[in-house]
Amino acid sequence: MQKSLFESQYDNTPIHLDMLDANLKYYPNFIPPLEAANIMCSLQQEVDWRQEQITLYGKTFNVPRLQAWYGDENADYQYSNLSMCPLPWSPALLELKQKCENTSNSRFNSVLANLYRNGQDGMGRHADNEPELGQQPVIASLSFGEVRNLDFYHNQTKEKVRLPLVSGSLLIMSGDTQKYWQHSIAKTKKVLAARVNLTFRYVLNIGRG
Ligand SMILES: O=C(O)CCC(=O)C(=O)O
Ligand SMILES: [Mn+2]
Repeated sequence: MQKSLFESQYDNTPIHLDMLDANLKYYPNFIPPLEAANIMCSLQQEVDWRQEQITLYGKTFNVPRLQAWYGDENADYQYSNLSMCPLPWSPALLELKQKCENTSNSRFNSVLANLYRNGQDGMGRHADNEPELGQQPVIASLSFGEVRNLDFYHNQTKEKVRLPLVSGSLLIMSGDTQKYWQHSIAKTKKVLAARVNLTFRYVLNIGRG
């Protein structure tokens, strides 16, 4: 049967982003807009958002976003000097995890949820290259709400690539992406509404009991 226009718009064909040393697949229409807007509302209300702090050179700062870490019981994670113990999965997060697993053909045991309240929230340059994520981690990143730019920087060539992540989109980062590239969400003076990002990961249970 022929697909309707609406269906064909949401047929989930990924865009392969052609970047040196990276493996990035972007699904702009992973979740249709109305459903994405509903998910955004419920995540804002239901996630146990926390204000984490970070200590740099003896000074303590609030991280410029709210965060929460959910996952299987043993999936604890060190992140920017923060040690995170996972909260138990909610049904909504489990459903999104399964959807990402089906599309990426990978397994995830945890998710880092980030709430960027406005343009003053962001995330500094980093790679998701902690040892407990393994050599070539597969990371599934779901975005809801305001469009924010994910900026990539190649460690050697210094190339920069800007990827605006729209609501309902899925970005799968795999292969050597974390080894060769860093990424960030820049702060901006523009008045922006809130955005929620969920990065599903598989944390290896290494170096513990
Ligand atoms: O908000 C984003 O799209 C990026 C989040 C991120 O890089 C992270 O959680 O490690
Ligand atoms: Mn990251």
